[in-house]
Amino acid sequence: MEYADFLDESYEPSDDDLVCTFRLVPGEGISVADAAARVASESSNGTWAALSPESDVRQYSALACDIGPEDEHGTQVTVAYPSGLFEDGSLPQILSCIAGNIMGMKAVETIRLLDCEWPAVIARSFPGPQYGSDVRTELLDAGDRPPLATVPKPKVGLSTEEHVSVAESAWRGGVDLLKDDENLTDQTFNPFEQRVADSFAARDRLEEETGERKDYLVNITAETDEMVRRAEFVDDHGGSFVMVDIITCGWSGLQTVRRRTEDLDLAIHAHRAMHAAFDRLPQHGVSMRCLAQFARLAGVDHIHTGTAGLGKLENEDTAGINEWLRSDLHGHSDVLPVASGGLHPGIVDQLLDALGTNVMVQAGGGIHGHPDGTEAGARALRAAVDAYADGESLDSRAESVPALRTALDEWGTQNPR
Ligand code: CAP
Ligand code: MG
Repeated sequence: MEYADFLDESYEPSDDDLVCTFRLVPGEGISVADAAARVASESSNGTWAALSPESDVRQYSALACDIGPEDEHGTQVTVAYPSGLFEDGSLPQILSCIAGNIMGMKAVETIRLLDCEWPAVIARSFPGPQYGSDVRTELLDAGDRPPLATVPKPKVGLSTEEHVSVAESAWRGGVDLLKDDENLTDQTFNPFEQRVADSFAARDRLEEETGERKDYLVNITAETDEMVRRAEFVDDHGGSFVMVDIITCGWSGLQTVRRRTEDLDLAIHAHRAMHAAFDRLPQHGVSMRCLAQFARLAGVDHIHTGTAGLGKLENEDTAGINEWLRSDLHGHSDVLPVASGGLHPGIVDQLLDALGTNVMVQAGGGIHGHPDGTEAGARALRAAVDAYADGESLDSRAESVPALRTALDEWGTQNPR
C-alpha cells in the first residue's frame, strides 16, 4: 500500500461513495497527480511509508479518480471515499477524514474542499432539519414573504430592560423574529435567563397587540451540556427557536443540540461566525458550500449564507449555496437561508431579485440605525419586503409609508462597509 495505490483515474465512483471535489496547488517538486494520490491516502488509510497489512484494508481506501480542470487557484481533484470508512451520523469523524490532516500536508501548498456529493447511506445516517423553510408557516405568519429578523444593536452592552424594549419596538414595527447577536450569550449586563424570561413575556404581549406570531432566536451557544440546558429553558418559556454559533461551538455540540431539540420541537437557527477562517481564501480551507452541507446534515433549520455581494461582508456564491440547501438530499428537509450583514430597506429589492423570496432577511443596523428609531426602522423594512412581494417599487410604497421614505433618504442603495 503506497501513494500510487490511491490514484485510479479509470475508477467510476459507486452510488455509495462520498465524492469530494478539492482544488489544490501541489508542493514544490510534486506533480498534481502525486499530490492527489497523497490527499486520498492521508484522508483515508494511507501514510507516508509503504505498508503491507495482513488483512484487506484496501476496501476502506479512498481513490483520487479525476484530475482537472485548472484555474488560478489550483487544479480540481476528485476523490471517492468508500462509505465504510465513515461512522454513521458523526460529522467530526467524517471531517477528520475529508478536511483533516490533508489541510496541512507539505505535499500541497494549498488545498480547498470545494464540494461534496453525499450518498444516501451517509446522508440518511443524519437527522437533517426538523422544519427547514416550513418555519415560515408552521412557526410564523410569514406566508410567502421572507420572514424578518433583527439583532438589537449595539450587539452587546444593552441591559436586559433595554434589550426587551428594543425587541418590543421591532416586533411592533413588523419584524417576526428577535435575534440575539452571535456574541451575546450570558454576560452580566444581560443575563441569559432574565433576558429569555422577560423577552418572552414581552413577546406574548406583542402577539396579542399585533395579531401576528412573533418569536425569538435565542442564542444558546455555550459548552454542550449548558447549551442543552439553555434549550430546555427556552422551551419552558414558550420559545420555538434556538440559535447556535455552529462553527465556534463545534459540530458535535450542534449534533447534541439537534438531538435534544427533536424532543422539544425547537427549530435551530445557525449563525456561522468564524466561517471565514475556513472559507475566505479561495485557494485554501473549506468552502461555505460544504459548511452549509454539514449544517444541513446535522439538522439546522436556518443558516446564514450571505447577501449575494450586497451589504457589509464578503460572500461566496450565496445563490448557489441557497440552491443546494433547497435541492433534494435523500429525503431530508430543505434549510431556509438567512441573508444578513449590512442590509437595509433600500437594497431589499436587489437582494430578493438575486436570491428569491424563500430566504430570511435579517437587519440590525438597517433597523436600529433608522433616524426615527427601531419601530420606524422595522416598519420600513417590513414595508420594503411587502412591497417587493406585491410587485411594487420601494419608491412607490414609500409614498404611503413615511418610515420607508426616511430610510431610503438616509441610506439610498448603499452597501455599507
Ligand atoms: C448583522 C450581524 C450578523 C452578520 C453575520 C452582525 O448585523 O448581526 O452577525 O450578518 O454575517 O453583527 O454583523 P447588521 P453572515 O444587520 O447590523 O449588519 O450573515 O454573513 O454570517
Ligand atoms: Mg451579528
